[in-house]
Amino acid sequence: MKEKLEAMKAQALAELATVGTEKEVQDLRVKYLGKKGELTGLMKGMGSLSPEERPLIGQLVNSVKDTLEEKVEAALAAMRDSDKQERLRIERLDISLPGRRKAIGTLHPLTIVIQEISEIFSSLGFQTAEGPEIELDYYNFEALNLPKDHPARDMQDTFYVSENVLLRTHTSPVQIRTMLKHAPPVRIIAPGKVYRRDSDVTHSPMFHQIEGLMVDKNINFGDLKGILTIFINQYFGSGTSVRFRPSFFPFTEPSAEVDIACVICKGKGCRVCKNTGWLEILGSGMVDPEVFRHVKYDSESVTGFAFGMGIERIAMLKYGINDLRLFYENDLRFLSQF
Ligand code: 2NL
Repeated sequence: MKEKLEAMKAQALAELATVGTEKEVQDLRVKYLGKKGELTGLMKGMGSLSPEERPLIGQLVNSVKDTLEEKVEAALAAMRDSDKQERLRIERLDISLPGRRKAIGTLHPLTIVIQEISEIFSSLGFQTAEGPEIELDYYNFEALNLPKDHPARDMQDTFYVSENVLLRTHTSPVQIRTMLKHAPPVRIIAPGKVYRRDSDVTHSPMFHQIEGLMVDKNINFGDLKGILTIFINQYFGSGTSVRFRPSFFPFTEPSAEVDIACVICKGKGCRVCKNTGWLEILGSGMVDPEVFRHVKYDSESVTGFAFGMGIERIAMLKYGINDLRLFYENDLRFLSQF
Protein backbone atom coordinates (compact mmCIF):
# COMPACT_ATOMS: atom_id res chain seq x y z
CA MET A 1 0.00 0.00 0.00
CA LYS A 2 2.77 2.36 1.00
CA GLU A 3 4.68 1.59 -2.19
CA LYS A 4 1.58 2.10 -4.30
CA LEU A 5 0.98 5.48 -2.67
CA GLU A 6 4.59 6.58 -3.22
CA ALA A 7 4.46 5.40 -6.83
CA MET A 8 1.19 7.22 -7.44
CA LYS A 9 2.61 10.41 -5.92
CA ALA A 10 5.74 10.17 -8.11
CA GLN A 11 3.59 9.45 -11.18
CA ALA A 12 1.27 12.43 -10.45
CA LEU A 13 4.21 14.80 -9.88
CA ALA A 14 5.88 13.60 -13.07
CA GLU A 15 2.70 14.23 -15.04
CA LEU A 16 2.26 17.62 -13.44
CA ALA A 17 5.72 18.59 -14.66
CA THR A 18 4.67 18.00 -18.28
CA VAL A 19 1.28 19.73 -18.44
CA GLY A 20 1.03 23.07 -20.24
CA THR A 21 -2.51 24.39 -19.75
CA GLU A 22 -4.84 25.13 -16.86
CA LYS A 23 -7.32 22.61 -18.26
CA GLU A 24 -4.68 19.86 -18.19
CA VAL A 25 -3.88 20.67 -14.55
CA GLN A 26 -7.59 20.56 -13.66
CA ASP A 27 -7.93 17.17 -15.45
CA LEU A 28 -4.91 15.90 -13.57
CA ARG A 29 -6.43 17.01 -10.24
CA VAL A 30 -9.65 15.10 -11.05
CA LYS A 31 -7.66 12.06 -12.17
CA TYR A 32 -5.73 11.78 -8.86
CA LEU A 33 -7.70 13.72 -6.25
CA GLY A 34 -11.28 13.58 -7.57
CA LYS A 35 -14.17 11.54 -6.07
CA LYS A 36 -13.49 8.71 -8.50
CA GLY A 37 -9.79 9.42 -8.66
CA GLU A 38 -6.77 7.22 -8.04
CA LEU A 39 -6.21 8.31 -4.42
CA THR A 40 -9.84 7.54 -3.53
CA GLY A 41 -9.40 4.21 -5.28
CA LEU A 42 -6.35 3.37 -3.17
CA MET A 43 -8.14 4.40 0.05
CA LYS A 44 -10.80 1.78 -0.64
CA GLY A 45 -8.10 -0.87 -0.04
CA MET A 46 -7.53 0.43 3.53
CA GLY A 47 -10.27 -1.85 4.90
CA SER A 48 -7.98 -4.87 4.57
CA LEU A 49 -5.14 -3.27 6.58
CA SER A 50 -4.28 -4.32 10.10
CA PRO A 51 -5.26 -1.98 12.96
CA GLU A 52 -1.55 -1.14 13.49
CA GLU A 53 -0.94 -0.28 9.85
CA ARG A 54 -4.16 1.71 9.28
CA PRO A 55 -3.25 4.99 11.09
CA LEU A 56 0.20 5.04 9.48
CA ILE A 57 -1.21 4.56 5.98
CA GLY A 58 -3.98 7.04 6.82
CA GLN A 59 -1.34 9.63 7.66
CA LEU A 60 0.57 8.84 4.48
CA VAL A 61 -2.62 9.18 2.35
CA ASN A 62 -3.29 12.59 3.90
CA SER A 63 0.25 13.73 3.37
CA VAL A 64 0.24 12.58 -0.30
CA LYS A 65 -3.12 14.30 -0.76
CA ASP A 66 -1.86 17.54 0.80
CA THR A 67 1.33 17.48 -1.22
CA LEU A 68 -0.49 16.90 -4.52
CA GLU A 69 -3.10 19.58 -3.76
CA GLU A 70 -0.34 22.02 -2.90
CA LYS A 71 1.60 21.24 -6.10
CA VAL A 72 -1.54 21.49 -8.24
CA GLU A 73 -2.39 24.89 -6.70
CA ALA A 74 1.19 26.05 -7.17
CA ALA A 75 1.14 24.95 -10.83
CA LEU A 76 -2.17 26.80 -11.40
CA ALA A 77 -0.86 29.93 -9.68
CA ALA A 78 2.30 29.85 -11.79
CA MET A 79 0.26 29.51 -14.97
CA ARG A 80 -2.09 32.35 -14.06
CA ASP A 81 0.91 34.49 -13.22
CA SER A 82 2.59 33.78 -16.55
CA ASP A 83 -0.73 34.51 -18.36
CA LYS A 84 -0.83 37.83 -16.57
CA GLN A 85 2.78 38.60 -17.45
CA GLU A 86 2.05 37.80 -21.08
CA ARG A 87 -1.04 40.05 -21.10
CA LEU A 88 0.94 42.84 -19.47
CA ARG A 89 3.60 42.44 -22.15
CA ILE A 90 1.07 42.58 -25.02
CA GLU A 91 -0.97 45.43 -23.53
CA ARG A 92 2.05 47.44 -22.51
CA LEU A 93 1.38 51.20 -22.26
CA ASP A 94 4.11 53.80 -22.36
CA ILE A 95 2.73 56.19 -19.77
CA SER A 96 5.66 58.54 -20.34
CA LEU A 97 4.41 59.39 -23.88
CA PRO A 98 2.92 62.91 -23.96
CA GLY A 99 -0.86 62.95 -24.52
CA ARG A 100 -2.56 64.20 -27.66
CA ARG A 101 -3.06 67.90 -27.11
CA LYS A 102 -6.60 69.26 -27.51
CA ALA A 103 -6.65 72.17 -29.96
CA ILE A 104 -7.63 75.29 -28.03
CA GLY A 105 -9.51 77.90 -30.03
CA THR A 106 -8.77 81.61 -30.16
CA LEU A 107 -11.11 84.59 -30.34
CA HIS A 108 -11.98 85.74 -33.86
CA PRO A 109 -10.14 88.99 -34.69
CA LEU A 110 -13.52 90.76 -35.15
CA THR A 111 -14.57 89.58 -31.67
CA ILE A 112 -11.29 90.91 -30.26
CA VAL A 113 -11.82 94.32 -31.89
CA ILE A 114 -15.44 94.49 -30.64
CA GLN A 115 -14.26 93.63 -27.11
CA GLU A 116 -11.42 96.19 -27.18
CA ILE A 117 -13.67 98.98 -28.44
CA SER A 118 -16.47 98.06 -26.00
CA GLU A 119 -13.93 98.14 -23.15
CA ILE A 120 -12.93 101.73 -23.99
CA PHE A 121 -16.53 102.95 -24.25
CA SER A 122 -17.42 101.04 -21.09
CA SER A 123 -14.77 103.08 -19.24
CA LEU A 124 -16.54 106.21 -20.56
CA GLY A 125 -19.88 105.07 -19.12
CA PHE A 126 -21.39 103.42 -22.23
CA GLN A 127 -23.36 100.19 -21.88
CA THR A 128 -23.58 97.56 -24.62
CA ALA A 129 -27.01 97.03 -26.21
CA GLU A 130 -28.10 94.30 -28.59
CA GLY A 131 -31.09 93.71 -30.84
CA PRO A 132 -32.43 91.43 -33.59
CA GLU A 133 -30.69 91.02 -36.95
CA ILE A 134 -34.07 90.48 -38.62
CA GLU A 135 -35.72 93.87 -38.20
CA LEU A 136 -38.81 95.84 -39.00
CA ASP A 137 -38.47 98.38 -41.78
CA TYR A 138 -39.74 100.92 -39.24
CA TYR A 139 -36.82 100.58 -36.77
CA ASN A 140 -34.21 100.23 -39.51
CA PHE A 141 -35.35 103.10 -41.77
CA GLU A 142 -38.53 105.05 -40.88
CA ALA A 143 -37.51 106.00 -37.34
CA LEU A 144 -34.08 107.08 -38.64
CA ASN A 145 -35.61 109.68 -40.90
CA LEU A 146 -35.52 107.49 -43.99
CA PRO A 147 -39.15 107.29 -45.22
CA LYS A 148 -40.04 104.75 -47.93
CA ASP A 149 -39.66 107.20 -50.81
CA HIS A 150 -36.41 108.70 -49.47
CA PRO A 151 -33.58 108.64 -52.04
CA ALA A 152 -31.08 107.78 -49.28
CA ARG A 153 -32.59 104.31 -49.06
CA ASP A 154 -31.00 103.58 -52.42
CA MET A 155 -27.63 104.10 -50.75
CA GLN A 156 -28.31 100.88 -48.90
CA ASP A 157 -29.15 97.79 -50.83
CA THR A 158 -31.35 95.90 -48.46
CA PHE A 159 -32.22 92.21 -48.06
CA TYR A 160 -35.99 92.16 -47.62
CA VAL A 161 -37.79 89.26 -45.92
CA SER A 162 -41.19 90.78 -46.69
CA GLU A 163 -42.51 94.28 -47.32
CA ASN A 164 -41.95 95.42 -43.74
CA VAL A 165 -39.30 92.92 -42.55
CA LEU A 166 -35.63 93.03 -43.51
CA LEU A 167 -32.09 92.14 -42.44
CA ARG A 168 -30.82 95.23 -40.59
CA THR A 169 -28.47 97.35 -42.72
CA HIS A 170 -26.85 98.99 -39.66
CA THR A 171 -27.14 98.59 -35.87
CA SER A 172 -29.04 101.90 -35.49
CA PRO A 173 -32.37 100.05 -34.91
CA VAL A 174 -30.83 98.77 -31.64
CA GLN A 175 -30.52 102.39 -30.52
CA ILE A 176 -34.05 103.24 -31.68
CA ARG A 177 -35.39 100.28 -29.65
CA THR A 178 -33.32 101.38 -26.62
CA MET A 179 -34.67 104.94 -26.77
CA LEU A 180 -38.27 103.66 -27.13
CA LYS A 181 -37.79 101.59 -23.98
CA HIS A 182 -35.72 103.96 -21.80
CA ALA A 183 -36.05 107.64 -21.03
CA PRO A 184 -32.88 109.78 -21.35
CA PRO A 185 -30.08 109.89 -20.36
CA VAL A 186 -28.81 107.14 -22.70
CA ARG A 187 -25.21 106.11 -23.25
CA ILE A 188 -24.92 102.93 -25.33
CA ILE A 189 -22.89 101.20 -27.98
CA ALA A 190 -24.44 98.62 -30.27
CA PRO A 191 -22.04 96.11 -31.87
CA GLY A 192 -23.23 93.39 -34.22
CA LYS A 193 -23.75 91.87 -37.65
CA VAL A 194 -25.38 93.89 -40.41
CA TYR A 195 -26.38 92.94 -43.96
CA ARG A 196 -26.28 94.60 -47.36
CA ARG A 197 -26.74 93.29 -50.91
CA ASP A 198 -23.17 93.86 -51.86
CA SER A 199 -20.56 91.21 -52.59
CA ASP A 200 -17.16 91.64 -54.17
CA VAL A 201 -13.49 91.61 -53.12
CA THR A 202 -14.00 94.55 -50.73
CA HIS A 203 -17.68 93.98 -49.74
CA SER A 204 -19.29 91.11 -47.87
CA PRO A 205 -23.11 90.72 -47.72
CA MET A 206 -22.67 90.30 -43.93
CA PHE A 207 -20.29 92.49 -41.98
CA HIS A 208 -19.93 94.05 -38.54
CA GLN A 209 -20.57 97.46 -37.14
CA ILE A 210 -20.43 99.34 -33.88
CA GLU A 211 -22.69 102.29 -33.40
CA GLY A 212 -22.79 104.56 -30.37
CA LEU A 213 -25.36 106.94 -28.95
CA MET A 214 -25.23 109.47 -26.16
CA VAL A 215 -28.34 111.47 -25.24
CA ASP A 216 -28.71 113.80 -22.27
CA LYS A 217 -29.37 117.45 -21.39
CA ASN A 218 -26.88 119.79 -23.06
CA ILE A 219 -24.94 117.29 -25.16
CA ASN A 220 -23.20 119.26 -27.90
CA PHE A 221 -20.75 118.82 -30.78
CA GLY A 222 -17.84 119.38 -28.35
CA ASP A 223 -18.94 116.25 -26.44
CA LEU A 224 -18.97 114.30 -29.73
CA LYS A 225 -15.45 115.50 -30.59
CA GLY A 226 -14.19 114.89 -27.06
CA ILE A 227 -15.54 111.35 -26.67
CA LEU A 228 -14.46 110.25 -30.17
CA THR A 229 -10.99 111.80 -29.76
CA ILE A 230 -10.50 109.99 -26.44
CA PHE A 231 -11.62 106.74 -28.08
CA ILE A 232 -9.23 107.17 -31.03
CA ASN A 233 -6.28 108.07 -28.80
CA GLN A 234 -6.91 105.03 -26.60
CA TYR A 235 -7.45 102.61 -29.47
CA PHE A 236 -4.87 103.77 -32.03
CA GLY A 237 -2.33 105.36 -29.68
CA SER A 238 -2.14 108.65 -27.79
CA GLY A 239 -0.29 110.54 -30.55
CA THR A 240 -2.83 109.74 -33.29
CA SER A 241 -3.92 112.85 -35.24
CA VAL A 242 -7.70 113.19 -35.65
CA ARG A 243 -9.63 115.20 -38.24
CA PHE A 244 -13.37 115.97 -38.30
CA ARG A 245 -14.75 116.55 -41.80
CA PRO A 246 -18.28 117.84 -42.59
CA SER A 247 -20.52 115.14 -44.05
CA PHE A 248 -24.17 114.16 -44.40
CA PHE A 249 -26.35 111.40 -42.89
CA PRO A 250 -30.18 111.48 -42.92
CA PHE A 251 -30.26 110.76 -39.14
CA THR A 252 -27.75 113.38 -37.92
CA GLU A 253 -27.39 117.12 -38.34
CA PRO A 254 -24.74 118.39 -38.41
CA SER A 255 -22.74 115.34 -39.44
CA ALA A 256 -19.03 114.67 -39.56
CA GLU A 257 -16.76 111.95 -40.80
CA VAL A 258 -13.70 111.25 -38.69
CA ASP A 259 -10.26 110.55 -40.14
CA ILE A 260 -7.04 109.51 -38.42
CA ALA A 261 -3.51 109.98 -39.72
CA CYS A 262 -2.70 106.94 -41.86
CA VAL A 263 -1.45 104.12 -39.61
CA ILE A 264 0.79 102.87 -42.43
CA CYS A 265 2.64 106.03 -43.57
CA LYS A 266 1.88 108.24 -40.52
CA GLY A 267 0.35 110.88 -42.82
CA LYS A 268 3.06 111.01 -45.50
CA GLY A 269 0.82 109.43 -48.15
CA CYS A 270 0.78 105.84 -49.38
CA ARG A 271 -1.33 103.27 -51.24
CA VAL A 272 -3.56 102.49 -48.20
CA CYS A 273 -4.58 106.18 -47.68
CA LYS A 274 -4.60 106.84 -51.44
CA ASN A 275 -1.90 109.48 -50.90
CA THR A 276 -4.15 111.65 -48.71
CA GLY A 277 -2.29 110.82 -45.47
CA TRP A 278 -5.71 110.22 -43.82
CA LEU A 279 -7.92 107.21 -43.19
CA GLU A 280 -11.66 107.52 -42.66
CA ILE A 281 -12.66 105.41 -39.68
CA LEU A 282 -16.12 106.55 -38.59
CA GLY A 283 -19.20 108.62 -39.30
CA SER A 284 -20.93 110.71 -36.68
CA GLY A 285 -23.22 113.61 -35.96
CA MET A 286 -25.74 115.27 -33.68
CA VAL A 287 -28.95 113.22 -33.62
CA ASP A 288 -31.52 114.77 -35.96
CA PRO A 289 -34.64 116.08 -34.08
CA GLU A 290 -36.72 114.03 -36.53
CA VAL A 291 -35.22 110.83 -35.00
CA PHE A 292 -36.07 112.06 -31.47
CA ARG A 293 -39.65 112.74 -32.61
CA HIS A 294 -40.05 109.07 -33.63
CA VAL A 295 -38.89 107.80 -30.23
CA LYS A 296 -40.88 110.50 -28.38
CA TYR A 297 -37.85 112.26 -26.91
CA ASP A 298 -38.32 116.03 -26.47
CA SER A 299 -35.62 117.65 -28.62
CA GLU A 300 -36.18 120.93 -26.75
CA SER A 301 -34.89 119.37 -23.52
CA VAL A 302 -32.36 116.73 -24.70
CA THR A 303 -29.75 116.53 -27.44
CA GLY A 304 -27.35 113.79 -28.39
CA PHE A 305 -24.68 112.53 -30.71
CA ALA A 306 -24.34 109.23 -32.55
CA PHE A 307 -21.60 107.53 -34.51
CA GLY A 308 -21.01 104.37 -36.48
CA MET A 309 -17.97 102.44 -37.68
CA GLY A 310 -17.26 99.29 -39.65
CA ILE A 311 -15.37 96.70 -37.58
CA GLU A 312 -13.74 94.89 -40.48
CA ARG A 313 -12.06 98.10 -41.65
CA ILE A 314 -10.81 98.89 -38.12
CA ALA A 315 -9.48 95.32 -37.72
CA MET A 316 -7.70 95.49 -41.11
CA LEU A 317 -6.02 98.79 -40.18
CA LYS A 318 -5.10 97.64 -36.65
CA TYR A 319 -3.69 94.23 -37.66
CA GLY A 320 -2.50 94.97 -41.20
CA ILE A 321 -4.96 92.55 -42.83
CA ASN A 322 -5.19 93.20 -46.58
CA ASP A 323 -8.04 90.88 -47.63
CA LEU A 324 -11.60 91.16 -46.26
CA ARG A 325 -12.39 87.55 -47.16
CA LEU A 326 -9.96 86.24 -44.54
CA PHE A 327 -12.52 87.15 -41.83
CA TYR A 328 -15.12 84.73 -43.17
CA GLU A 329 -13.11 81.72 -44.40
CA ASN A 330 -12.39 80.24 -40.94
CA ASP A 331 -8.88 79.24 -42.05
CA LEU A 332 -7.03 78.28 -38.85
CA ARG A 333 -3.72 79.46 -40.34
CA PHE A 334 -5.28 82.95 -40.22
CA LEU A 335 -7.41 82.68 -37.07
CA SER A 336 -4.73 81.14 -34.85
CA GLN A 337 -2.55 84.24 -35.27
CA PHE A 338 -4.83 86.24 -32.96
C1 2NL B 1 -21.04 105.20 -40.70
C2 2NL B 1 -21.91 106.24 -40.14
C3 2NL B 1 -23.45 106.70 -38.41
C4 2NL B 1 -25.21 107.03 -36.86
C5 2NL B 1 -24.42 106.18 -37.59
C6 2NL B 1 -27.28 107.04 -35.55
C7 2NL B 1 -28.15 106.29 -34.82
C8 2NL B 1 -29.26 106.85 -34.29
C9 2NL B 1 -29.51 108.17 -34.47
C10 2NL B 1 -28.63 108.87 -35.22
CL1 2NL B 1 -30.33 105.92 -33.39
N1 2NL B 1 -27.54 108.34 -35.75
N2 2NL B 1 -26.19 106.47 -36.08
C11 2NL B 1 -25.00 108.39 -36.95
C12 2NL B 1 -24.02 108.88 -37.77
C13 2NL B 1 -23.22 108.03 -38.52
O1 2NL B 1 -22.69 105.77 -39.10
O2 2NL B 1 -20.22 105.52 -41.50
N3 2NL B 1 -21.18 103.95 -40.29
C14 2NL B 1 -20.38 102.89 -40.76
